[in-house]
Amino acid sequence: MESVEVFFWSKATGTFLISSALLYIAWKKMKNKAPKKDHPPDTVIVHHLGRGPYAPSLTPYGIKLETYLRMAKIPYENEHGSASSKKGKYPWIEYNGECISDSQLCIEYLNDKRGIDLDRDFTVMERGTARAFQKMLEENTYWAFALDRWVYNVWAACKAMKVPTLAGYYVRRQVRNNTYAHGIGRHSSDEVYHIMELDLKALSDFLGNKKFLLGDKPCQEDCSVFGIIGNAYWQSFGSPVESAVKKYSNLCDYCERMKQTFWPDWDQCITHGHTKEATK
Ligand SMILES: N[C@@H](CCC(=O)N[C@@H](CS)C(=O)NCC(=O)O)C(=O)O
Repeated sequence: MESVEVFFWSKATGTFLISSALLYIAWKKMKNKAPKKDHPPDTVIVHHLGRGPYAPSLTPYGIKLETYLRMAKIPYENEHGSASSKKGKYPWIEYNGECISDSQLCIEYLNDKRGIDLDRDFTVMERGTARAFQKMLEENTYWAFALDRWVYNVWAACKAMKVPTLAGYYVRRQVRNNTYAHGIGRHSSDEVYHIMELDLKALSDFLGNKKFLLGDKPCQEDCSVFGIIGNAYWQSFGSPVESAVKKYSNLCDYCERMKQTFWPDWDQCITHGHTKEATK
């Protein structure tokens, strides 16, 4: 090839790559921009992906946040869609014009703004224990569940959640990368399921025959436990996670009890396996 031709093609390829990168960055920025809408004052606007086939959100953190808003009796409205937070995650909230990302930071922000403490009746030891269980589930068990759904059983999950194949490849890659960085993704699937089993056993042993995590009265951390375990209980689509959770009758009863207590409108908030629109 002539050197002029080589120069032309290198320049064309370079221009194409740079413009594609710029377009991608612009698209990402647009996608992450908070929609500018007028919202009622003192009402939380919850942004998340949408209602699930068998639970009120497609994500455990969506179930967690909405359960908290109900437990704390805070007025809220849902805005379902693919606009992620500035941190690139779901869910996130808008409150009186402010945007807050991360379900836990949203909860702490609202507690602070509205003077709420759902754990006020518990001792420091109980509060510490509840936080330890919350963090075990969110920072460890969650990733085992993510591997089960998005790596080991990705095509069954895509079918059950109506996720297009291309998006399935993208999410699988993301979860592989994220779990590799976390560490759990470096283990074999047998080892991952073993880790998950030990977490579920620890939770079941601690819950015993209590109604909620700390006793007869629900605590703030129950929202996280319900988000993670409830999502696995109702939305594992027959994967090994489903049988692992269902092995513990107290975890199943717990999910049903949380649903009964905080979600009297549950049936309106799910799509019944995509057979109906969720009406709430
Ligand atoms: N610590 C975050 C976790 C949220 C989270 O990981 N959400 C997932 C859905 S379950 C997500 O947005 N994933 C998209 C991504 O990681 O790019 C929270 O509590 O909100």
